[in-house]
Amino acid sequence: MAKILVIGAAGQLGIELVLALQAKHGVEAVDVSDIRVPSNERVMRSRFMHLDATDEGAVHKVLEEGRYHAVYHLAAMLSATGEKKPIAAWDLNMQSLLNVLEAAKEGWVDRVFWPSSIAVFGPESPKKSVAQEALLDPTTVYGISKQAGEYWCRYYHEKYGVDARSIRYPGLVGHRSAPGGGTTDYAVEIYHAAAEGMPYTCFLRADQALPMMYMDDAVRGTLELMEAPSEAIQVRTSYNLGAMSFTPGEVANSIQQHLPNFQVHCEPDHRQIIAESWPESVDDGAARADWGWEPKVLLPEMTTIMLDALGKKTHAAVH
Ligand code: AKB
Repeated sequence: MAKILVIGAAGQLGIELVLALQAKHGVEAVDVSDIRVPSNERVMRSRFMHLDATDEGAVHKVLEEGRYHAVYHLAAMLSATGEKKPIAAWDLNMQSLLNVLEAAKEGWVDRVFWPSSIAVFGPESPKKSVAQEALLDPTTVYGISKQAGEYWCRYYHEKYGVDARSIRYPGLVGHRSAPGGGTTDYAVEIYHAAAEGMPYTCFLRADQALPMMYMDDAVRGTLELMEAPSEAIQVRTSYNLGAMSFTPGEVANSIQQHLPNFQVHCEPDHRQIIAESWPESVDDGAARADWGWEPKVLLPEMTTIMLDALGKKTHAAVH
């Protein structure tokens, strides 16, 4: 059986990816690891290994023994937390990636997935429909680590033939897991507040547009990229991936179509500066052309799905 490992399985994307991989390949085919135990019981049906991804010896032991077909390496510190702990963010984001790439170079892993982000763009990059090859200008430590990581992935591919693949994710919005430490986290928190019948105080300006994606689209896109034949992957840094672009005001409006009394108030904090440095939307033509990327869910449908799923959870918790 071709085995898969998810490193960073307790995070927002980790939980969702594990659930999708389990559904597709079976619980036995997926191993999961993190420095903390994932809170999701269904994730824990797979074999769990406690793993500090910065520990080279520990990572190499797991990968040499596991001989995985694919490793999804998601462990990272995100943009907002990274600004509070810049050196720790750099150490985690870079060392862990190098540990996995070195293991792949040894031939212990066939395929590596590593997430990049819209955070590789910055004030000097274009703002709208940012091209795949546009100027990268990261201003956060997180963004700098993603830019460097993209070039490390390409370097290992070109020098050693490592099959590393990557996506520049926008903000991800899903109901099965919580984000932590990101600038786009508001777009998940706002739905939780609405479903609980609470007002929401947003840490970004009401008119701050950012690229966003519904989680199921992001997970499907990730699996499609990983299943594509190697020759199709022309971009060995990281693919732009687009779906929608919206502001906090627009999400609030979309929620108010369902819950007219929902209230949002904006008190921008340090995360506003980060958001302002990022693009509003990206051009994902390369992902569409190379491996058939196509987003399916846009804001109105996402709002219906999110409120429905979170409303059921709130209802179940109260009764
Ligand atoms: C963050 O906000 O830091 C992340 C990202 C866009 O990469 N969600």
